[in-house]
Amino acid sequence: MTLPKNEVEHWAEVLAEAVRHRTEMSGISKSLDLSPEDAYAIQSAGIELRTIAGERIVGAKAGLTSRAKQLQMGVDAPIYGVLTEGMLLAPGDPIPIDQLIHPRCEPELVFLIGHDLAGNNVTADDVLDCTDSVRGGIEVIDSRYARFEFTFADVIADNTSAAKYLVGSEGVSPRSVDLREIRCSFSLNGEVVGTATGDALLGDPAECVAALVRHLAFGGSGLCAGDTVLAGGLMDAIAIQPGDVIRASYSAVEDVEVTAQ
Ligand code: OOG
Ligand code: MG
Repeated sequence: MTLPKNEVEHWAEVLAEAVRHRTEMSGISKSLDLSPEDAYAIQSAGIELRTIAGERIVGAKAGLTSRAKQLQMGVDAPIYGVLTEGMLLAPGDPIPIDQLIHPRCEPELVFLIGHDLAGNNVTADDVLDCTDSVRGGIEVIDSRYARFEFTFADVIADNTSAAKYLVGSEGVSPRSVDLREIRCSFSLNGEVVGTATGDALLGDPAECVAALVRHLAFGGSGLCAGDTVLAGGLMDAIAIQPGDVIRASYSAVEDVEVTAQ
């Protein structure tokens, strides 16, 4: 089914309202039979609302690229979303809990893209060629759906729960280490809540970015030099409260720490 344009715009507005008013909503799929294609159309309409409001697109994200995240969310295929300028937290910035509904944090590997990359046969190797630096990061996700309950299409429409993200300031050149072997230890208030290695991401974090580029090719776009790309949560996301200190420690790349306020 293809959703008419006015319905696409309607759902994009409903999701934008949920963000603005910090209100949870029920899954769109509960009201209609939403296809992934329609869901990506709603996501794009939502991003258009943000750009009309003056926000700049700064990159893209892959989600549900680790088995841990797929099991946690009950969805078993990767999804793709858009990062805008307003989502970036600078080093030292707290997570503004009072602007969010029910935020969770997850550790991520971040690719800083140095050269444009597009096409439906892009490989992990191409991604390494076009990446300037790989960094550690933390993503703050905040589903607009009650209790983070959604279908594959619902979460796509909701721009894959994107809310905020942070990027470590020191990274590595992508071929100087084996990205699959980067170890990550994730802690909340000094207590380790999970560990994983890069290969938790579809076997290879660069493959997650390649799959994202192949997805973008369907819509006739790609990654641009200067883009930031999140490769997907390495492990289960954790719910956060004001005062929490969240830290992702990585081998090979700089650790990232943030406080929730
Ligand atoms: C969906 C967002 C998934 C990731 O890294 O897997 C995501 C969610 O868990 O709400 O960002
Ligand atoms: Mg994520």
